[in-house]
Amino acid sequence: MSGCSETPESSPDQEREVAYHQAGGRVVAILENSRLIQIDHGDIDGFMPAMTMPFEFRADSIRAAVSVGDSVHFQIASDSIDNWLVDVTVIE
Ligand SMILES: [Cu+2]
Repeated sequence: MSGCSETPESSPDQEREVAYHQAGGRVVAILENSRLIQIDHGDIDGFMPAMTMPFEFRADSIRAAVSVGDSVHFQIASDSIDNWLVDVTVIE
């Protein structure tokens, strides 16, 4: 088909490569309306130092898994624009 490229440009979504990071921390607050879970987290190797910050959750199952005060192990997905929780496990 003329006009079609042999190697189509990928959409912006496809260009956003996702990386995953493991971390541990404690749930400080759950901001239901903004779908954020605030976590006091430890060092995340190669990603960020220890701090308290909100993480977006996209899956309702993540919200359902945690309560304020829980110690958690969690996984963050990040791309060039955003980061968000993809898995949270309550410890103890
Ligand atoms: Cu942080």
